[in-house]
Amino acid sequence: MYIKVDTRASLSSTIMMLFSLYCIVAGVAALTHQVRQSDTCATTPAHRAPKPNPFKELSNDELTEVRSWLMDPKQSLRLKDIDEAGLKDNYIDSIELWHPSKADAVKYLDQDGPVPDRMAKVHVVSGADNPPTIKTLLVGPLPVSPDTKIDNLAEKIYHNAEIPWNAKTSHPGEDRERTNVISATFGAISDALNDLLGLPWSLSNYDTGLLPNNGDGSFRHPWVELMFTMDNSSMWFAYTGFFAQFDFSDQDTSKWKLRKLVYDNKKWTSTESFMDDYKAGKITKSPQMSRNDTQWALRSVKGNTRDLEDLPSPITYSPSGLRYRVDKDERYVTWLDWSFYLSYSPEQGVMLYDVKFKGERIAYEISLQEAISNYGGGDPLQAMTAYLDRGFGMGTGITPLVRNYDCSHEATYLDVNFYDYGAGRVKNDTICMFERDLQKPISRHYQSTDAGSTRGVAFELRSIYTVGNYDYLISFTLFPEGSIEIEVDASGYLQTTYYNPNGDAWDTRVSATSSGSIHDHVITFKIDLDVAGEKNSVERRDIEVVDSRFDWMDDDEAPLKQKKISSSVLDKEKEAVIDWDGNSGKFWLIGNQDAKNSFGYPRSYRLMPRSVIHNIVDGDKMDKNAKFADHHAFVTVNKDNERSASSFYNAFLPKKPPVDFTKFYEDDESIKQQDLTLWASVGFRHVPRAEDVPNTLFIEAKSALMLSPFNYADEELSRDLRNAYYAVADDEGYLVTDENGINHEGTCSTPAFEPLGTLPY
Ligand SMILES: [Cu+2]
Repeated sequence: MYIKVDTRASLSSTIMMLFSLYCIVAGVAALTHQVRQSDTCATTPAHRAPKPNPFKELSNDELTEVRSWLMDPKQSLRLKDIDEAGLKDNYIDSIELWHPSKADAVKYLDQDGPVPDRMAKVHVVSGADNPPTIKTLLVGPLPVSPDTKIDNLAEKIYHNAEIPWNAKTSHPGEDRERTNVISATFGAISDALNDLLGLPWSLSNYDTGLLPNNGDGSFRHPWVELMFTMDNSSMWFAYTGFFAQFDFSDQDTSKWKLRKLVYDNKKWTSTESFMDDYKAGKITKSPQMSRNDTQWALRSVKGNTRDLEDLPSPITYSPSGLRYRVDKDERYVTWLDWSFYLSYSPEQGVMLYDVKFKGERIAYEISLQEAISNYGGGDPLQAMTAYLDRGFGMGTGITPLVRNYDCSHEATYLDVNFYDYGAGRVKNDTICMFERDLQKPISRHYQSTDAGSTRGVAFELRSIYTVGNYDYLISFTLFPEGSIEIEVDASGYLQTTYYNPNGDAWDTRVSATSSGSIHDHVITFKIDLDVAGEKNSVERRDIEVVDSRFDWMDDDEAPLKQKKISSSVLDKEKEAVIDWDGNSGKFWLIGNQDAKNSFGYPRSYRLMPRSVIHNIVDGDKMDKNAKFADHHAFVTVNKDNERSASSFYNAFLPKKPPVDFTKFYEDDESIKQQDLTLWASVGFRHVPRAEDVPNTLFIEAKSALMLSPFNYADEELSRDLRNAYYAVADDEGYLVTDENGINHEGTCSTPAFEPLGTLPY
């Protein structure tokens, strides 16, 4: 993730060159990308959403219209084009949909209320203000009309509404200035770099991605570790162990300066003192990565073919056509009595709205809030790394999904579009969805009198976000009995650093010159559950071992040791700060206490985590900006001004974030029979190992949360599925099966597997 600053902000010209290269490749790819198969069996049946999607992201036309309207001098924002803006200018940093309030959306969806207004959230960096600042504006309604106006959204949704200018991401005007300072610094010690690292300083020899370090926004002191410029993914191992910290705080670039150089665990506060020590022979040279032999670091086939592995691997396909429907225009999906609308945010990625099962809303919204990774290490890069990926454009990091490999063979793909440096940009094939075979029954029983088994299937909606080095696969999976699962898996490259011989307390050596450091991934979701209605409560079940005595026991019998359940409905928000019990001694339900099933239990969903961690370290680098990750889950009263646990600028203001999540529950409101939001994290503690090279594995680095019906109904909810057999013994004792009239032979051939050719980027 280290370099991802540059993907958005192009901090160094060398990295820009790298990305220019990608763009050239992408251009060729667009011409030669294979046409997708037209097999009708892999096409979803035609379908219309019941209503136009009020959550659909802003179209490129809408983005252009908002930009033009804001740039008009009549709005008095004095905006310059981002490419031309200097440090003392104002420019638009981002534009995206501001989703309608839940109240408006529900009125529209459920009660024939009016179509909610289309609104835009806009970040404007105002370098021309005194003091310079960053504004979060609400612009609308759209399309532009005499009613369109600009409101201060920051005051409504942030706890610290004044966002300091130092929290901004970079832009071309700043990149140019910064490159000058970085070049002057390393240029002054070029001879020493040539001797110590093997190459003299130049923008083509070294990459200099920045690690932000802003505290409360009163300063801007990023760290740099020099990396050799590589022409492929081996760049993620090309760290040199040579660090610098700069002061880029002031709008006046003549005040920008070097704060520190660090090499071989020593520090210097000027290039002169560094050169003095170098010339005096006081600096020990460390061996560097071979830049010629990098195959070990790259994805490619290596080794002999395993027995029968020259044959294609198994696939899932639907023998008589797809069993889900997609309205691609309105981004509305149905599958086996489930339905939902899709949305996409360049900050937060794919979002689900109005998730219904058998006609009843289970969740109003399910969306990513933030993805943190918090490192520990012995050098400035690893010790100072604490990312909040939303600020690095997690949503815009969504990458094209590679057919036949990243999703099921017959998956349906959707595109996303977002505002990118002054214009709308489309990324194709970035959301996939498919029904998949679980390869095991949902349920089953077999005995001599009767038997049965129901085929296991699930519907998965998937995207992969590549944030610099890492690839996060995020799946929302629906099951036919009413469960929803949110899973995050990680692959891609480790953030490594230069190998430190004394670094075993933090690091694992993974190559001749690099090591990976311990870090936590915690990925937080908003799950606005509406189980059996909008008013819900949280119920905790505690399981303890007790000594029991009963009247049917003899007097001389010892008390019976056994488990016992107690139940409590939680009263206030602070009680619903949840850490899962490692041995399932406690579990939590969210449901409607006023809506009971036939046996008198509140209709509920159970929260079922699978291998989850939470953040355990806060301090200067990650503090008030990631409090949503300090526990496994929280339940708070749903509020329109508490829409998101984080914000774009939380990443760059650890000490004074725009959104301070503790404020969501600090007022300790009643959570009994209220409209509630569950903020739940998944994640894993990543101790790197040799097998993380070249890439971390999705199948191992994974975590999930499942939400399942718990007394929600009177019986389990897959009994209406026909893809099941039921058997009853006849007079002679043979189990005679009934397969419910399903023709498993099917009418479609297996999906075509066309060569991929070149890939889009
Ligand atoms: Cu990791």
